[in-house]
Amino acid sequence: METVYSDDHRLQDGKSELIDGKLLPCFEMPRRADMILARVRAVGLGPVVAPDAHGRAPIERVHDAGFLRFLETAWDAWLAAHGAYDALPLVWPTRGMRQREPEAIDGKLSYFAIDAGTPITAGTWRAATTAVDVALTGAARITAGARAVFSLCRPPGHHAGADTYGGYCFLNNAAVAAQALRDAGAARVAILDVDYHHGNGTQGIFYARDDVLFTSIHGHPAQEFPFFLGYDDETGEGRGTGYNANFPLRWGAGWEQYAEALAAACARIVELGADALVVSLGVDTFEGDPISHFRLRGEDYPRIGRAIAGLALPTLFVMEGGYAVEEIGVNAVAVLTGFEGD
Ligand code: SP5
Ligand code: ZN
Repeated sequence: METVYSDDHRLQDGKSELIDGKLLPCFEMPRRADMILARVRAVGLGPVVAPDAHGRAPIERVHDAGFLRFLETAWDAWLAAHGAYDALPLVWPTRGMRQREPEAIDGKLSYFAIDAGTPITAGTWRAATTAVDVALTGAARITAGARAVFSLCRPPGHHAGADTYGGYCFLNNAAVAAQALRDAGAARVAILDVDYHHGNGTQGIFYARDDVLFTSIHGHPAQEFPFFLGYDDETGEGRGTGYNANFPLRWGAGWEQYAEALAAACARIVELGADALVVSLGVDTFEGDPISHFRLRGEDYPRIGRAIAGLALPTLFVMEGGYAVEEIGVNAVAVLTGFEGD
């Protein structure tokens, strides 16, 4: 299997995130991708190739133009207002407030962000747009007939919505790739999100559509970030009704519960039918993950890969989360080698 990778991910290197009431060093750090790439090479997964530039048009198929203008200019505006320190929001437009984009950069961050854990830095726009190119290059290989490709995206993407960012995500790599597969001729695309957190951004982008099926297994939103989406009664709307399937699991879930949910998610994909599959691949389901509460072990990751291979679809793996940095490479690549039948 080919891996698409760019060093541009290093340009996203935030100092700190607000978590557990503390400003801690960012869990989403460049070393994550370094560890995954090292493991890809160590096991000889296949060639590592650089992404092609795909420009802005495929991003605009998924994200609002006003949101993209904000993201592209946010760092310069923040720098002018406050100096060279990571940009984080402080206020949110909750119930009873106006949903209107302010002029001040502080207000804009508050308008577009879903959390205070996702710093915008000098290199954020470049890193995020290159991550989209990494995903789009993988999608183009799938369109050209590849059985499977690994897009080693960083920063991740599945929490980013059409006009929102957060959860360490700025642009939704998997959603842009899924849309590109559709635009290149796939009649229906399925997305299987196995990251520990619910892919609220991806779900929102495709919620009213029947041409992109979204399925996700994740920490229950009553207990876990992003808290406000991911329940099992979210089944889609309008013509998308029936094309969204959530499998929330409670804290402490291990392989037994996970395997059951994975089988159900795969059954849904088979039932509705798809020409291509995009996997939002997070390995923060690992028992050793520092911010998560599932109990998957190393030996479970090839099992996930084998279950996905059973769908027998052209498959684009898009890297999402995973914060047990020492094990992230072994676990992520184990899904891929499991998929290939070891
Ligand atoms: C792509 C991805 O995996 N984003 C995850 C974003 C998670 N943000 C922090 C969630 C905080 C949950 N509580 C942490 C408890 C640690 N003691
Ligand atoms: Zn996650």
